[in-house]
Amino acid sequence: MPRILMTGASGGIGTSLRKLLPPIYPDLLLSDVKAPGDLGKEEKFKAAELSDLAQVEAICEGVDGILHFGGYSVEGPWDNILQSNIIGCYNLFEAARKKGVKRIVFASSNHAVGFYPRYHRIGTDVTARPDSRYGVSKVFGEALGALYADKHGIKVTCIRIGNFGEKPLDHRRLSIWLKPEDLVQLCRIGLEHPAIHFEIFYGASNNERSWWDNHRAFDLGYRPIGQAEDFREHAFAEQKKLTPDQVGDFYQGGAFCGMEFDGDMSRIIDLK
Ligand code: 15L
Repeated sequence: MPRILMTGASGGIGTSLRKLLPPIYPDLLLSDVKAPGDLGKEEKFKAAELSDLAQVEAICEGVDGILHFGGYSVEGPWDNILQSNIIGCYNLFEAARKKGVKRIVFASSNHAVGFYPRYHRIGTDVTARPDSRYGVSKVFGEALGALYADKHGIKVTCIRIGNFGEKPLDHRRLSIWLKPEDLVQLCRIGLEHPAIHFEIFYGASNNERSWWDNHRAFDLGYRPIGQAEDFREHAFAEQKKLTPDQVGDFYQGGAFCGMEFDGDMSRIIDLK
C-alpha cells in the first residue's frame, strides 16, 4: 500500500481531498504549517514549514508519492511567494529526491498562463504567460518538475488547476471549473499511471466553454464528470454582482491580470 503525502492539508483543496482520498489511499500522511482544526483520530498529520528543508525532508521519509498542494495560493507580496512557492517548492522536490520518493503531483495553476486572451484556445505546451508573481512561482514549479523528472527520474505531473470547488463561481469559472472528484481522478493518474514521466494537465472538468486543450489527460484515462453548464444560472447571477474589469475580463487569468496592471491598454483594445 503506497504511502501518500499531501501538503497543504489545511488549505481549501486539502480540506476537500482529506475526505475524498482515504478510501483510495488509506496510508495518507497530511502536512501543513498547522494541523486542520477538525483533524480526526484516524488521520495522520505532521507539521512542516516548506521553507525549511530539514522539516520537508522529515515529512518525505518513507513516502512513495506526494500531492503537493502546499504553498501560497493567490497573488501576494514577493517575500511570501519567495518563501512558500519558490524556496518551499524547491525544498519539496529536493527532499523528495533525497528520500527516494517516486512520484510527485504538483498543484500548478491556470495563472501560469493567465495572460492568454480568452478567445485563444491553448494546449499544455504553450509558452508560459504568468499573470502574477504567484503565476511565475507556478511556472517555476513546473520547471522544477521537468528537471527532477529528466535528471532524477521522479515521475512528475503538474496540474494547472482552474477553479476548484463545488460549483463555478462566475462567468470566467464556467470555463475553468474543477469539480473535486475530477481533481481526484487527475491525482490518481499522476500517482499511478505507468506512462507518466513528466506531464502537464489542465485541472478542469468537462466544461463546454473551456479554453484549454487537455487531450493528454484524456489519453491517460481522464473522464471528468463535472459540467460547469449545469450551474450556468448561478454563475451568471454571481457575475452580475461583480464590477467589470477591462483587463481581467479579457484575459484567461481574470482579476489576477487586472491587479497592479499599468501596461498597454491599447493592446487589449487592438486584440479585441
Ligand atoms: C488559483 O490558482 C487560486 O489558487 C484560486 O484561489 C483561484 O484564484 C483560482 O486560481 C482561479 O483562477 O479562479
